[in-house]
Amino acid sequence: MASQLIRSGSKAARALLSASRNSPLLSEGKGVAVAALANAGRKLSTAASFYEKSGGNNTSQSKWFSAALAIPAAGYMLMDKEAHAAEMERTFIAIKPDGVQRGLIAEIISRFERKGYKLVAIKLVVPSKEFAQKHYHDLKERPFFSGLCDFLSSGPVLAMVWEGEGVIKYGRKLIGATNPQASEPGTIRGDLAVVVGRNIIHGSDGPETAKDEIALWFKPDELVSYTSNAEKWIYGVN
Ligand code: DAT
Ligand code: MG
Repeated sequence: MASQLIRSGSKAARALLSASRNSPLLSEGKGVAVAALANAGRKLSTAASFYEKSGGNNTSQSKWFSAALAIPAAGYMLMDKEAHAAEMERTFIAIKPDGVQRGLIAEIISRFERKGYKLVAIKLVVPSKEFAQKHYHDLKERPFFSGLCDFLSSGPVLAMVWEGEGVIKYGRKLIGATNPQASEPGTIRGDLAVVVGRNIIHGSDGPETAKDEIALWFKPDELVSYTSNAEKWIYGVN
């Protein structure tokens, strides 16, 4: 009985969470799931305290109440884990024409993949110069702007979105300093590039840029939300 109740509690939590994840209003959906589970918890605690006050001591009934009280607990645990996955941040990463031409796609993707980040969008495109100017709009006053945009639009670029906890900031760490002469060994630019004009990879530099760049390079339906089987081994709190 107890395990059955817990199982159905978890199932309900899972259903709520997957519904919330599929909702375009992700945070609102999650809020609904939280509220529903919190409500279930409140109702059950009230029932339990009524039972205690009424002096009930029937063993099978006691078991029923402990099992019932475990439902929201199980739900909360599950919800915490799943909501965690649903809240992950995303960053825009692009392998520039030099990285693509040098055959470094697999090498670069493997570094993000091995770290534990999740690929949620990918495509190979040759951007126009106008598109490159949009992408690098914040650098339009710099003397190298035109050359940079010519370069970005000179061949195929592998555009990607990677997802994971802290992926924006840590993605930049994996990439290394802008100028490969200053990038640490072990970073992508440190290991695989020599000069700033051919530093093979782009990564969003903050949450706002990530949001804008993902929207510039991808349509919403090109982003794939899914649960990776590895997630339960990559995330966890002891
Ligand atoms: P990052 O790509 O590390 O975010 P950024 O946004 O300052 O660096 O510049 C975008 C790109 O412009 C960079 O990857 C390479 C090029 N770039 C930057 N500084 C440059 C410079 N001084 N001379 C030539 N190209 C430069
Ligand atoms: Mg930048």
